Amino acid sequence: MTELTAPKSSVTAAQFADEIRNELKYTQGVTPEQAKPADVYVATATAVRKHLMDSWMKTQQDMINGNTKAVGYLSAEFLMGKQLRNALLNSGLTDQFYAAVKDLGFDAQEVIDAEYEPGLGNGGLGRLAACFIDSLASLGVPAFGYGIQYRYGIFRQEFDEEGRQVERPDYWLTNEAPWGHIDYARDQRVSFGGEVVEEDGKRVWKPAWSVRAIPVDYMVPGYESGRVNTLRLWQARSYDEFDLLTFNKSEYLDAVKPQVEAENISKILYPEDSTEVGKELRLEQQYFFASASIHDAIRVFYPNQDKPDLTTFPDKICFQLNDTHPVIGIPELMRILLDEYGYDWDTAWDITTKTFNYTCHTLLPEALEVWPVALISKLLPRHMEIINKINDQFMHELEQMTDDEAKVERMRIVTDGENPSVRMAYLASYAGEHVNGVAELHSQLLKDVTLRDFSDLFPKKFTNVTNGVTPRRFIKLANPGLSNLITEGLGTDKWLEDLELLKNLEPLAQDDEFVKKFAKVKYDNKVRFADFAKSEYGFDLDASTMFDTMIKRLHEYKRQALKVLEVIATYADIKSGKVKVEDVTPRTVIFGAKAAPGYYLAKMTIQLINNVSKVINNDPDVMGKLKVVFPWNYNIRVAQMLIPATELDEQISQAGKEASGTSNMKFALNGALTVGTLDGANVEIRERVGADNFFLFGMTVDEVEKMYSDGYDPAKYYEGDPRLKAAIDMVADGTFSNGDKDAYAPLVSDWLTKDWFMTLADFTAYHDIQSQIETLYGDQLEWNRKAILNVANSGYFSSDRSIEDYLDRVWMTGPLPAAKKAAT
Ligand code: Z57
Repeated sequence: MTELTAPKSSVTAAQFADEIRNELKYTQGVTPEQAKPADVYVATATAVRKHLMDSWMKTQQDMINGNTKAVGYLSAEFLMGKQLRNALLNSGLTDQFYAAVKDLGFDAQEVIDAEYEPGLGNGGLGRLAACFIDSLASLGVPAFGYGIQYRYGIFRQEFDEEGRQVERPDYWLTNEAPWGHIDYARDQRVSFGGEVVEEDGKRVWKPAWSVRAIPVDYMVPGYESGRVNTLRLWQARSYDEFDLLTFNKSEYLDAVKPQVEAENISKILYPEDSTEVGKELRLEQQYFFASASIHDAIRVFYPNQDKPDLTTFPDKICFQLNDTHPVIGIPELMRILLDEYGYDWDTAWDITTKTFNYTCHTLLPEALEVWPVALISKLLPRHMEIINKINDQFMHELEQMTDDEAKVERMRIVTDGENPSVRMAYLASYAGEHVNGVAELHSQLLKDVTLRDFSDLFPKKFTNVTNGVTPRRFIKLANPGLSNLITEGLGTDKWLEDLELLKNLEPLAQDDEFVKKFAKVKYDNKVRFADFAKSEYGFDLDASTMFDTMIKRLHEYKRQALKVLEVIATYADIKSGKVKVEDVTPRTVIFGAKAAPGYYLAKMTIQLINNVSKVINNDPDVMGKLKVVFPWNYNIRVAQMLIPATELDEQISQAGKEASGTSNMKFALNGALTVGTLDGANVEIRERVGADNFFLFGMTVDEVEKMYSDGYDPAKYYEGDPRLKAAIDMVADGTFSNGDKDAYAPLVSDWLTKDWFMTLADFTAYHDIQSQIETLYGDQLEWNRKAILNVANSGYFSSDRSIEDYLDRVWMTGPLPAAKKAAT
C-alpha cells in the first residue's frame, strides 16, 4: 500500500499548478485562458482529492483489517461549511495553492468563494457533528459520519422591505460538486409500509414500497494524522419497479405515486432547530438514513459474507445517536438481526444494546421527539411490533427493580391512552449503553429532571461529554492573524493538535507588547469584517466601535429579545439626554439568526430587530454612538468572518435552557469576552477563564425554578424598571413600525403577560452588567489582557478533547495504530 499523505506535502507550487492545469483540461475541458474561478475551484478540489486518495483507501483497509472498533456517528445534520481551505490545510497544500493559483492568473479568494456552502444543518447540533468528524479523523480514530444528502439545505434567508424574514430555497447542488463521490454500486434498499404477516410461525414484513439509498462519499481528512475518514450521506432515488410492487393492486397513477414520492425523502432539510415537527416525511428521512447506514456498516465489516457472525458487530462499530433523530435505528438493528439474519430475541437484544449510545442535546420538553404509534404502525409496522416488545420487556424489568408503580408507568416507552405514542428519548435511554449530555450543567439536569427516572435506575449509563469546536476551522482558517500570534507566542504551532498548549499564553497577558499585538490583530479582524460587511451587505461599520455580537438561531429561550430591549433602552437614554452622548461607549451591535419558518414570535423578533436597526441607524442623534446591523443569511462563512472580529459575545439564554452552546467556545478561543448567564457550557467557560474575565449576570437555574413555582408576573418587572418600561412602550407605540401600534402587539403582549423565559426578570441585571462592560472597555489594555486570558484558558473546548472523552467514557475505543507518514 502507498504511504500516507505527508502532513506537509512535498509537492511544489509549480507541480500543483500543473495538476490544476491537468484537471482544467481533463475534468473541465477548458484551457486556463477560458477557465473561470469556478473551473479553477473544481480543478483544485479534484486535484486535492487525488492527493488524499491513498490515505483514504489505506484508512479504510486498516479499519476493516485491524481490531480497532470504529465509530458510526449517526446524525440527521452535518453543517460542514466550505471544504476547500480545510482540505488544503489538512493535505498540506495551502501554500502551494496560493502560489499555483496566482501563477495561473487567478485570485485565490475568488476561487475559494466559488464553492457553494453546504448547509446541511440548522445550527449547533449540525455544526457539532461536523467538528466531531474533523476531530475523529485528526485523532486517527476510524469513523464514519452517516447522514442525508439533502437536495435543499437550510433556507437562504432574505429580509423584505418591512424587515421580515423571507425564506428562499437553498439549491446548493446547482454547480459541479467535486467533493461528493456518488457510489452507485454500494446502494441499499430501504422499505416502507405494508403489513406484517405470519409465515411458518414467523413474523414477516411485506413492505408496500421501497426507495434506493445511494451513498455520496465525502473525504474527511485529519489534520496531521495521515488519516482520511468518510462522511457518507445518503441520497434517495426511486426504483423503476412500481409495476411489480403495486400495479396489480391499484390504478397506474396510484401505483407510480409512491415511487415519485420516494425521491422526496432526501429532498429537504427540516428547518426547525430544537422545535420538533412530527411530520411523516421526517420519520421517513430518519428511518431512511438509519436503515441504510446500519446495513452499510454490515456490508463494510463483513465483506462478501452471506452468513456473518454478527455477535461480533459491537466489536466492529458502535453507533452514536446524535439526538433522537436516528433512534429508529435501534428497532431497525433488532429487525435486521431477527428477520434478516435469524437471531433469537435475546441475542439480538444483546448485540443491539452494545452497539448504540445516545447523546441528548436539549432540555426543552418540546424538542424530545415523540412519534404516534399510528404513524409508526403505518410506515414501519414491523418496527412497531418490535418497539412494543421492547416496551413490554422494559416494563417487566422495571417491575423487578422497583415497587414504585407510578414510576414504572412514567417510564413507558410506548405511552398508554387514547393516542399512544413512542418516546424516542426513552427508547434510546433504555436500549443505549451510554447516555450523555453536552455540558456539565446539562448532563446534571438530564439526571435530575429530564431523564431522572432512568438515571435513578441505571446510574452507570449516564455521563457527560462537554462539547467542543475544531481549532482548525475556527481558529486557524477563520483567524489567521491570531493563529500567527499564538504560534509566535508559543514558539510552535503544535497547539493546533493539542489546544491545551494555549495555557502557555497566560503569562503573555502581562506583557504589554504582546497585549498590543493582540489588540492589533483584533482591530485588523474588525476592519476585515467591516470590509466584508460593506461589500456583502452594504453596511458601513466603524471598526473603532465595540463589536458586540449575538449569533444563534432565533429562539425565545435564547433571548434575542433581551438584547434588543437593552439596545432600545440605550437608544432612549441617549435620545432623552439621560445619558450624555460623551459618556456612551460607541457600539456596533451585530445580530445573526434564522428563525424556523413557522415560528411566529421568532419571525416577529427578526422583524423588530430589523426595524430597530433602521430607526437607530438613521437617527442623527445617536450616530457614531450606536448602530445595529443584522447581516442576513448567517452561515458558517459569516461565522468565520464575524467571530474573530467580535469583542463582546452575547450568551444570554435563560438559565437551564441552552444545553451547551458552541459559539460561546468559538468566541472565547478568538479572544472575545462573554456576557452570559450560568447556562450550558458558559458555566465551564467561566470556571476556566476565571470569573474576573467573564461578565456574569442573571438568575440561576434554581432561581428560575423557584420563580416558576412561586408564580412569575412579568408585568411587575415592567413596572419596576423605568428603562425597561420605556423600551417596551417604544415597541408598543409604533416607533419601530411607522406609527403602527399593532405591528408588534403579539410580542408585547407575550412579554407583559407570559414571558416564559423571564426576559423581563433578567433585564435590570443585564443592564447593570453592560455598564460594567463599558467601564472595562474604556481601558483597552485591561480589556485585551482579559481577552488573552480567555484564549489561553479555553483549550479545553477543542472538539479533540470532546472526542477523547467519548473514546474513554462512551465508545471505549481509540485511534488506529499510528499512521506512518510519508517523508516530504
Ligand atoms: C440543536 O442545534 C441543538 C439541540 C437540539 O435538540 C436540536 Br433539535 C438542535 C443544540 C443545542 O441547542 C445547543 O445548546 C448545543 O450546543 C448544540 O445542540 C450541540 O450540542
